[in-house]
Amino acid sequence: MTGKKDLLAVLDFYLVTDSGLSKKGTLSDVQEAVAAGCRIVQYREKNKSTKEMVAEASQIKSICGADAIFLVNDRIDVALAVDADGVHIGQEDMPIDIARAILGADKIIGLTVHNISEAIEAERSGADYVGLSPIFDTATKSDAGTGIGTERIKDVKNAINIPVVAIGGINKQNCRSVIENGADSLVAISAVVCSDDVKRETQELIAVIKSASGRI
Ligand code: TZP
Ligand code: MG
Repeated sequence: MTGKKDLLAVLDFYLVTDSGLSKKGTLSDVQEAVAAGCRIVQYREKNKSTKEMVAEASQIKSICGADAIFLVNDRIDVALAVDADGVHIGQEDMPIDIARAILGADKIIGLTVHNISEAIEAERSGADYVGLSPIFDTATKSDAGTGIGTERIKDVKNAINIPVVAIGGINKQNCRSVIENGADSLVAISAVVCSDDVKRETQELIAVIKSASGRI
């Protein structure tokens, strides 16, 4: 890799796939989101075999091309198999120092955090960005916990020097406040993959995010 780490500084909308919720399928969702201007895609797949995942990940990698960062959720083996740009891992997944040793310095590692202390520890241990979760209550991840609210985003943002990506219960109606409260980027899974027009939904989210962040 890559100069793709540089893209982390200019993120707006961040697509996370969900084949269980998707109306048109993961590949279609990725295609439409990237066509709409999305510059980071996380392949999050909980229901397929490793073989199926490797095949699908390889297709997603080609859709992302040079324009969008391509990360794999949890599965460092799948990320390595297709030479993805990196991984997104949670507090209960592979410890980040071991993930870094396996993946090398150039790959991107994102870590889910829930509070300031986890965020500070994530930066200290070499995460390239944090996913702050969940901002609002969400039915998409059953064990996500209760929404922490937008005020907490500022506290986390002020405590660290790596990008903060907000996730959990975010949609077109509430995304402005998420960015105005300090998130660099945000994920909206159900709001996007359950919509009839993923491309239009992504474009509209990107427009609000850019306007809210002054990056218009
Ligand atoms: N991690 C924390 S909350 C969440 C994940 C994967 C689900 C977010 O989905 P939605 O539909 O945007 O609330
Ligand atoms: Mg995980």
